[in-house]
Amino acid sequence: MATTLTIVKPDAVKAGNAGNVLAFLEAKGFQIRGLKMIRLTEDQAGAFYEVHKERPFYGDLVRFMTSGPAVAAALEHDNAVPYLREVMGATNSAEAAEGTVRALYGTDIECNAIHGSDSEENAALELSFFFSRSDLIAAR
Ligand code: FUP
Repeated sequence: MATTLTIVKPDAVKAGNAGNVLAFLEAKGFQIRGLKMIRLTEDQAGAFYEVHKERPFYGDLVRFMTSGPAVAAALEHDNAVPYLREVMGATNSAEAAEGTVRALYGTDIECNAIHGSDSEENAALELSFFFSRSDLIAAR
């Protein structure tokens, strides 16, 4: 079993879909091992998306991610990282495949409802951003 990090982003939380997104992920077989309501500061969002620092959308992305509460969750599944990416759908919600989280709950390329780690290495790094080892509860 592997663990990855998801964030239900401010747009989905604001729309009242935090529970729906988590329920959808559970229905897809993910076990929730850690769960936390978060409100990112500018410094935290900036650090989280450091990799995109030079990109033109970085400022807007940080503004969006700090615009309201979000929900961070540690999700366990076989091949959790690539499987969550599949379940999330394409970055641009308008282009995401039917039945993916972004198609169901996102709006566009910025308000896309969900974050998911894009590699094992980043999953470990991003999980440690929000959860200490003792926060993660064995599912079974
Ligand atoms: P993803 O891994 O699918 O979340 O996408 P990226 O890591 O490429 O981008 C991270 C976030 O930056 C996206 F979720 C939304 C935002 N973004 C934009 O706002 N505009 C872009 O052109 C690309 C990404």
